[in-house]
Amino acid sequence: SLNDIHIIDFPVIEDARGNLAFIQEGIVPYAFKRVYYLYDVPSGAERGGHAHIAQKQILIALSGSFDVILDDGAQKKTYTLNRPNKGLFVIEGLWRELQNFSSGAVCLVIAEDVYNEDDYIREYDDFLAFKKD
Ligand code: T46
Repeated sequence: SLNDIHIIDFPVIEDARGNLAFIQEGIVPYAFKRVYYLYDVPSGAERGGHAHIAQKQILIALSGSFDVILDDGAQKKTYTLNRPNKGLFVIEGLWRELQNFSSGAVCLVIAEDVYNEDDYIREYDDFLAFKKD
């Protein structure tokens, strides 16, 4: 449920030369097989609009900012991501929408498994039916 959603703080090594944050096994609460990223998102564009059946993901605003709206079929919650060392832990079975990308925003995603279209629910009515089962 939405109560399982939380922000993960990645370790940061601060330095006069700049900051270094890292993401590794143990910090992420699942083994991960894929990293992908959204960038050059035009102003006003929306991403997401689907749910995952099994895959967990962590979303990070590596640069800029954007909003993530999560929906468990009963309620919705909006999270604004704008720090490169904070990740939104998104469990499986939630509908997600990404909106309000700032110019230059980069959304990095740490995904549990390789890309598999069979893990997607892309119709909202199908998602609601899935949540009822
Ligand atoms: C999610 C949000 C945050 C691939 O071939 N490989 C990949 O790893 C991914 C993620 C996508 N694709 C293909 C599938 C589609 O033909 O790229 C196309 C665009 O994918 P989609 O419309 O799902 O993109 P977003 O930005 O709406 O959603 C993506 C992820 O798919 C999704 O898991 O949570 O980013």
